[in-house]
Amino acid sequence: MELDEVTISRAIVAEQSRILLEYLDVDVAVVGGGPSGLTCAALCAEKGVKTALIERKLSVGGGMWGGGMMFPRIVVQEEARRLLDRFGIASSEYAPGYYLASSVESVAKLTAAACNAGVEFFTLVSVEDVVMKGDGRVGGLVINWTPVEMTGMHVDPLTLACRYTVDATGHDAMIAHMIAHKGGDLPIRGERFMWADRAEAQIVGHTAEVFPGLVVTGMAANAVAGEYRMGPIFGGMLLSGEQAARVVLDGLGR
Ligand code: 48F
Repeated sequence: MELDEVTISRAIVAEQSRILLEYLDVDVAVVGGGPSGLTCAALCAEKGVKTALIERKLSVGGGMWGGGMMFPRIVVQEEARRLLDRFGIASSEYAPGYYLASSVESVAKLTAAACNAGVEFFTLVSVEDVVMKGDGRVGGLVINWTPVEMTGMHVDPLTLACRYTVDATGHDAMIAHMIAHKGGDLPIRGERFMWADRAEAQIVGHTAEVFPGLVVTGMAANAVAGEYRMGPIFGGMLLSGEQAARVVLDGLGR
């Protein structure tokens, strides 16, 4: 068989256009593909919820690839070890209650779990605004290609509808800030200093629907709540992603 370049191009454009059309209306849109977003998306989709994960960069994984200061290892505490096991991420106990895992394996296996569960990924897409109508609820997201955002070209965005949005954008809590910036009643207290024990203990409690239709998870949850940061211990990210999925599933009555 002689390979035809145009057939290859047609296959890609036809399939991704079909998927984009289908996912312009979803149950949950997770913004950000770091550890909390990947966990949340995987657990929502596992329950049959139509889930899109929108990631600004070329690849998912967020701040997990780099482990601690580019040493590609992460630490997970006892409370979250069951999630490493659940996703098939190998770990070893370094000291009582401190488990070590490869950051690369962690990203790969969380991503694989999300793929297996049926999450659709929209990489190189940035969320630049939200849809909010008279009901005062976040009802959709305004999206554009990241290269458009990066180059500052004047290209209008497109819009997708979602019943829930999950802000998993990390330290910047981008979606929460967009709402606050335009006058939404969403106080953002801002992230505090490094204090791993406290930050990890509090993060699940901060993972909540902080504005109608908007759930915050991961570092975005701590940033909105005025909570501390924790550095390269990732148990809280996984537990927060799990909690965000719980909040969304409850809200959807699943
Ligand atoms: O920062 P990130 O990994 O978020 P996280 O799940 O995890 C935090 C940890 O990595 C680490 C830590 C743990 O101890 O403190 O920092 O809270 O991933 C956030 C993702 O969101 C994407 C961004 O590219 C990154 O991959 N993102 C940010 N803004 C947007 C976005 C946006 N406007 N649209 C789409 N994606």
